[in-house]
Amino acid sequence: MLITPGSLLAKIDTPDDLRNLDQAALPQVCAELRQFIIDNVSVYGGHFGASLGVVELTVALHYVFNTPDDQLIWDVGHQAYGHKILTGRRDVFHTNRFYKGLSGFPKRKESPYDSFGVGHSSTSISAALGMAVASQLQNNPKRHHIAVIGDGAMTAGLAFEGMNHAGATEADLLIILNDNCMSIDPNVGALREYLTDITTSPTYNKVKDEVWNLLGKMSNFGKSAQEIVSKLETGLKASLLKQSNLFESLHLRYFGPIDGHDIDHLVSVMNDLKDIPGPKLLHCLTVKGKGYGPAEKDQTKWHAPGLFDKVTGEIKKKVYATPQPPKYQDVFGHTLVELAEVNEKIVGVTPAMPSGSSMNIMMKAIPDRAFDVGIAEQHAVTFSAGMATQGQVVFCNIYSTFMQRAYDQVIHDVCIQELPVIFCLDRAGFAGADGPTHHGAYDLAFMRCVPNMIVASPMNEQELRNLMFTAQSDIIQQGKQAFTIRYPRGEGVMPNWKTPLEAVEVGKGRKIRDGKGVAILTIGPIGNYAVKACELLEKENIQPAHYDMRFVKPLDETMLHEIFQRYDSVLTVEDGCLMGGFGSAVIEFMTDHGYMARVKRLGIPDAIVEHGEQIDLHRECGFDPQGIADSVRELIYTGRAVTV
Ligand SMILES: Cc1ncc(C[n+]2csc(CCOP(=O)(O)OP(=O)(O)O)c2C)c(N)n1
Repeated sequence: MLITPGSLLAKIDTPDDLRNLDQAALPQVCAELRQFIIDNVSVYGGHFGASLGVVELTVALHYVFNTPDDQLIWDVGHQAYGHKILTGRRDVFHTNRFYKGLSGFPKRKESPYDSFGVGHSSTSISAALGMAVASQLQNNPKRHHIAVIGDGAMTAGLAFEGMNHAGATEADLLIILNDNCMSIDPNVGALREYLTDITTSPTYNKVKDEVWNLLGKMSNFGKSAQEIVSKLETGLKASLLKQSNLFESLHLRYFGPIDGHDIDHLVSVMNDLKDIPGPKLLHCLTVKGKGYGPAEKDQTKWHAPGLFDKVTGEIKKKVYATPQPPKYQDVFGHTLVELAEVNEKIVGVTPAMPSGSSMNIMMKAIPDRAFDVGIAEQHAVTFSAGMATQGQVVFCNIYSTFMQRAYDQVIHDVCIQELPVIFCLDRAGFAGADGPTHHGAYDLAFMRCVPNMIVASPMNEQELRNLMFTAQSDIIQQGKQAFTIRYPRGEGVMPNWKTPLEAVEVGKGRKIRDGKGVAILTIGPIGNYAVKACELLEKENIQPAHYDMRFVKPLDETMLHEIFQRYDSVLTVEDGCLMGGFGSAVIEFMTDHGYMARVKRLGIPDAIVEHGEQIDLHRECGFDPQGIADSVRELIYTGRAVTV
C-alpha cells in the first residue's frame, strides 16, 4: 500500500530542504510528519507513541542544527521515525523493520544522519560527550552535539555516568530531556517525582520565565552581556530553586521546562542554546502518542501496538478458530503468581519491562512483592542479590539482550557469592523485527561459563512451568547456585499449557525420539523445529534420534555418553551464538571423554544478523525445520552416519 506524504513533506528529501522553509511553514511540516507516521505504522507496524511525541522536537532539531555535521543522537532510537523520514528515508519508510528493509532504530550504516547506533537505552549522553570531546581535540569548536533522551532512559546509571563526566568538561553538549512521564509502562522512581516537582512548581516556572525573557533580550548585546545574564540566571536558580539542583549540581546548565510541542518556541530556544557554551540540559515536556487520541490515552498499549485501523483506533488482532498457545512471557507471568501464592518468599524484579515480561501480572496480583526498578538492569541484578542474601526467592526477569548490561553483577554479586537468584531471560534467541541490538544471541555462552550457575531452556510451556517450579524449590534455594531459564519471544506450542507443576532433575535431558545414524541435540523451543525436521525426514526414511537436552549446564552427561556411544554423527541446534554456546559445550564433552563423532553445529554465526521475522532469520542461519533436515541429510550422505 502506497502512503502519500503531505505536500510539504513530499518535498523534504534532506534536512536542507527543511531548513530552506520559512519558519511559518513548520507547523504544517509537523502535522504532515505526524500523519505520515500514523499512516505508516497503522499499516506496517512498529513503535508508535514515542515518535508521535517528538515530532516537534525532531523538526526543530533538524531546522536549527546543521545535521549531519552537527551530531544528533537519539537515545534508544524507537522514537526516531520522524528523524528517518526527514533524512532521506521517507520513500522507503514502509520497509521499516521488515527483513532487508530499514532498521527500526538509528543505525550508522544506514545513514550519515544516524550519528550513533542505538536500541538499548541510556547511551546517548556518553556517546554525544565522546563526540563533543573529539570535536574539541580535532579543533572543531563549531560542531554541536545533541543527545535526546527520555525520562525513562534517564533513570539508568549509564545516563548519570555520562552527566557526571559531562559536567566536569567544557564540551559543547546539549542534552534534551524528553519528559513524557512514561517509560514503556509509567516511569518509576524518585527521578520521576523530581521531574514532576520541577515541572509543576509555580515559583520555579515564574522565575524561569523571567530569566528566559532576560536572556532573550540580552543575547543581542554580545558576549559580556550574556555572561552577566548567565551569572544572574545561575545565581537566581541556585538561590531560589531547590528543584534545579540535580542537574546544576552536576554542572549542567539547566533550561526549561518548556512545552515540547510548541514548535516556534522550540526553534527559538534551540537557537538561543546554540550560542551558550558548555554542557547544558533542556527539559522538554511532551505527551507520548501526541496527536493520536487512543495513543495519548493508553500510552503503554500504543508504545508498539501492532497494526491498527487508524480511523477507529482498533488494534488488529488475528482471529483463530481454535485455542492458540500462549506467549512464553504470559506463561512466566501466570506461573510466577501461582508459585508466589504458595511460596511467600518469592519476589519478582523487572527493570522497566512489566508489560513486556508479563511481570505486571504479579505486580497486580501481589503488588508488594513485585518490583519495577526502572531501566536499571545492573541494579536489578544486585538488588535481587541483596534480597537473596536475606532468604527471598527472587525471580529476576530480564530480556536476554538487556542482561548483557548486568553481566558483572551476575558474576560478582550473585555467582561468586553463591546466591540462588533465578534469572528468567525473555526474548532469548532472535528478537525479530527489533534486530541485532535486541537479539538474545549470547546468553547461553556468557552464562554457561560462570561458576555456580545452572542454565536451562524449556522446549515448551509445560517445561517452562516445571523449570520455574524447580528453581524456587527448597533444594535449589538451599544450594549455592543461580538458575537461568531462557525462553524466546512469542508463542509456545501448547494451547493447554496449565499443566500440573512437577520438579525437574537438574542436568537431566529428555529423549524425544530414538533414531538411526544421526542424533539431533537441541536446547529450548528450537527443538520444536527439530520435531518438524524429523517429520520431513521420515518421509525419506531417514530417522534421526532427537534429544531435548534441557540444560546447557550442567549437561546431561549420562545422556551424552549414550548418544556418543550410539551415534557417529551428531547435530546440535541452538537459537544462540555458536561460539561458546550449547554446541560448543557438547564438543567439549566429546573431547573431554575421548569420543570421535562427526558433529555439526547449527546456531547463530559470528556475524551481526539483521532484523526480520524470527523464522526468516532462523532460515538465514540454517536452523529452520528445512535447514535442520538439510543438515541431517548432509551428515547422512556425506558423513559416516548410516541409515538402515
Ligand atoms: C537497556 C534497555 N533496557 C530496556 C529497554 C526497553 N525499552 C525500550 S524503550 C523503553 C522506554 C524508554 O522510555 P523513555 O526513554 O522515557 O522514552 P519514551 O518511550 O517514553 O519516549 C524501554 C524500557 C531498552 N531499550 N534498553
